[in-house]
Amino acid sequence: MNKIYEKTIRALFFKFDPEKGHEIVKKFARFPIPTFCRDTTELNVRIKNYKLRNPVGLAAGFDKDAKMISLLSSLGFGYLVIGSVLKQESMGNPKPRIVRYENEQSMVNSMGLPSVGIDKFVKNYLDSIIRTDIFISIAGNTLKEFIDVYKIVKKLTPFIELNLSCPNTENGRLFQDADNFETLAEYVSKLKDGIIFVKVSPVINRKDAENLITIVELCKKFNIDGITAVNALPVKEKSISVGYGGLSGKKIFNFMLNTISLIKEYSNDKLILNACGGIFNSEDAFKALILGASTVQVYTSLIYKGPCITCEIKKGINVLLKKNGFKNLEEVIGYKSKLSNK
Ligand code: RRO
Repeated sequence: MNKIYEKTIRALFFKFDPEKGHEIVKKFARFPIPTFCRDTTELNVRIKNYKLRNPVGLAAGFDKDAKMISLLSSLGFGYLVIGSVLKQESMGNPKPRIVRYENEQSMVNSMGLPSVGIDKFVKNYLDSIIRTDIFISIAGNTLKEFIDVYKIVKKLTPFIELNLSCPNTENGRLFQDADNFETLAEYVSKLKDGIIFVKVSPVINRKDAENLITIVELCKKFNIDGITAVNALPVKEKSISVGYGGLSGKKIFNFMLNTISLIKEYSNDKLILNACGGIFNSEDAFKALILGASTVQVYTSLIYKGPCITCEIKKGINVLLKKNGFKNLEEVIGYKSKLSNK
């Protein structure tokens, strides 16, 4: 099925500027389609008091303005991360702001947090046909913006992801700084309903690792439930208008695995992990799950491999469960650290 997608729809879309392809999909995405991709109970995932139907989520950024929920809901995802949404409308960076590295199944974006703003986002959300669980990703230039948006979105869904790690705006990583994060986490924890994740950058050096370990400690202290690792990796890229962007896809897969391992090591099993970055197939997903991720998120692989990727990953995980003698997904999550503790 992927081959058909690659030879037809992808071949056509890849002739356009990357953002144009996305705009075309958006036009057709206001309606659901029949879902052919069924879930099995073995793939259910527990997130505190909630249950997701399967562990394959769509990462933030694909549907920033909540305009495509109806279609995306039909593709078999266990959940969709919608956003990131800002309080105010924002245009983002000038175009061109996406470049594909086709040979490496990767890409760089420098969207710059374009957003319709929270009021239009809520309207779009409420107009959608929702058939799977929704996480909402929020961002803010200031503490007040973050908090104001949190107060609104927590009424829409129990699952909120705080985006601390946008590589493409001046303030995108402000709250990943440990002192700023402490203030944000303390405020949010007082208002908290439901589940909160924070999304972090990939760890590339010792300083990043030390900062992330502090974030992990603060999450535990302020009752933040989990971490999504990782956002796109900040890189320089001349063909993008602003000269820099966030790298995603296969080229960041190992950074993702290392970051997941580091968080797992310091979380004392108190945090729920979502693995995001370069997951293209069920083997990739399984590696992240065994290290301790409860769910996996895809985005770049959806563009390269098409909408069947969700079903393929789910079917492949089911095969790997049986092959390796696991009864269900819950037995797989963090299996590697369970082994080393024996
Ligand atoms: O909009 C973006 O430029 C963007 C965001 Br908010 C993010 O979190 N990650 C990314 O790669 N791009």
